[in-house]
Amino acid sequence: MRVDVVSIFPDYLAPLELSLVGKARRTGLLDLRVHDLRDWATDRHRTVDDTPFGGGAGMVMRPDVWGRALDDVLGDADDGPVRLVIPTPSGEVFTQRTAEAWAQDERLVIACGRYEGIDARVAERYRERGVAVSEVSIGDYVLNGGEVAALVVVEAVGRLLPGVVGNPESLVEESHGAAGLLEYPVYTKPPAWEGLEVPEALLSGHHARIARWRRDRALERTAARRPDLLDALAADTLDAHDREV
Ligand code: 6GU
Repeated sequence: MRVDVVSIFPDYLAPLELSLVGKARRTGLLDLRVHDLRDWATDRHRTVDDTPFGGGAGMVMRPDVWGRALDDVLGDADDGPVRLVIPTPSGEVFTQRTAEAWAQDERLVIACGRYEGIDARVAERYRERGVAVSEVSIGDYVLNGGEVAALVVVEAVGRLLPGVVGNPESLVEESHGAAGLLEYPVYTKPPAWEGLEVPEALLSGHHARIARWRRDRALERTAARRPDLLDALAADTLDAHDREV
């Protein structure tokens, strides 16, 4: 997969050289390119923003600068399908389902806005041109710009690419996975630490008992921390025992 990130703070994306995503880049599983939006500014101050029409606080990023940048980075239409991702707190929420869908894409271009955001005509223009444009938020809080969201998107999508996570089984039973539950608590050695014991069921070696214990804890945790996820679970995915937990 190829991912381009355009930002006025390209150094913000430096962590993408580390850990699993960094390794995926070095081994060629992920072709990640970071661009400085100011390279497409034309005045000597390399201006990318201006005051909002209609008034109000803050600055808005200029569509002409973004248009030149995105035309260059998106390339010719016949380079194949590409998704334009615009992180914004007013977007649809980015979830594990979104990451799974985007992991099937050949190319993502992530346009990081700052200030009060990017002139709305930018998304409109590329939609009109047939580009899949996704305006997404990473949660209900406000950040100073799209860069942290770009890090989130690249890590969440990148780890789903074949070969990036060493053991693909670790993608199966995780929070926000297909089961719709948060993950159960996990333990390792030593079996007793600071007077705290690993739950007996996990030491039993009895696979059915371990599976039942884990599902019960996942249900309890989800009910306590994220009742909204339980409500969203189709009623027929809970068995009689689940309902008692
Ligand atoms: Cl994608 N951008 C900004 N600036 N703030 C956010 C966000 C994105 N998602 C949540 N808050």
